[in-house]
Amino acid sequence: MNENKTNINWYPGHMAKTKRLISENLNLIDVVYEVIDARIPFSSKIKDIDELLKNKKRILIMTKYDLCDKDETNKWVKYYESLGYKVLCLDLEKTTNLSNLINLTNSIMEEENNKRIEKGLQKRKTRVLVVGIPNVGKSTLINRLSGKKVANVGNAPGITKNLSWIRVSNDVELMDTPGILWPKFDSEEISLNLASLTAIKEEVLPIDRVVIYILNMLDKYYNNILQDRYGIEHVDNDEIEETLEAIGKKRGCLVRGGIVDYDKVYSVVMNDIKNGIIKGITFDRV
Ligand SMILES: Nc1nc2c(ncn2[C@@H]2O[C@H](COP(=O)(O)OP(=O)(O)OP(=O)(O)O)[C@@H](O)[C@H]2O)c(=O)[nH]1
Ligand SMILES: [Mg+2]
Repeated sequence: MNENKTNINWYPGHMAKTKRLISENLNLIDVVYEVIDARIPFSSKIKDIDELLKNKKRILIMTKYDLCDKDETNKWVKYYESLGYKVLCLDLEKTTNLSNLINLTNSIMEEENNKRIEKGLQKRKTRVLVVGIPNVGKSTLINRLSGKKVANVGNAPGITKNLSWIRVSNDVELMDTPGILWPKFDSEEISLNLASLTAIKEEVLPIDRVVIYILNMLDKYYNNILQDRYGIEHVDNDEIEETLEAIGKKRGCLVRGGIVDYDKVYSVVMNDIKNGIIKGITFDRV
């Protein structure tokens, strides 16, 4: 896939501004929840995040655990743990009990709070920054922690527009932030992974290339999904029209005269991913 580069890029001004505002507010932060997508545990990790967060204490949260390939994602968990990260995997669609996250956060704060208690001071309110790529579930996580809808969420990147403090309990305040990416993706694979798993605005994507990439990834790692969902055995990149025709026929993407409408095929595949109908997939390999 080296020829025909996609040059996917999405780094609008508000992302740079978000980073600047995070930097400016960093001294108020006790703990950072760095949120990544369990289906792309490498590609969804913001590349210049260490520069941004300095040495703030962090918990790495993998959302969408219900949609990932657990065998592969669990290898990533071990990998990040071996680098010293505290890692939690969450299915935010189902999970309402986040006591493991709360306990971990409290344990990070314990040392500081013990010092305060020794000095006769009150425990400090914990202030948490929630940061990650667009559409990864940052605001959903905040809603789960607070037990009610306090932050806007939506099935598209770019829902949260501003930084805002949200009090989720007497002891904890969270800062919700708009999703951020970085100015230049290091590889074609990273940009296609981010595009495939809906971290990049669809309007700026070469949708045909992204869908063909998704089909190739399914062919490589999850061939059964190709068969069950699209009725094809393999993706033939030399005769890609035939593959798209077959999917179109199977999924009813036809226009008058029984001709397959490729645009419809592209949106069927994108929507299958976006709506979590295709699950059990992880695109990054350790
Ligand atoms: N299946 C599944 N869906 C999730 C999970 N977490 C979040 N979502 C969905 O992902 C979509 C994005 O969630 P948001 O919370 O708005 O994401 P965000 O990171 O705040 O996005 P921006 O504000 O755009 O940066 C929503 O449709 C959520 O329902 C999860 O663990 N599993
Ligand atoms: Mg949000």
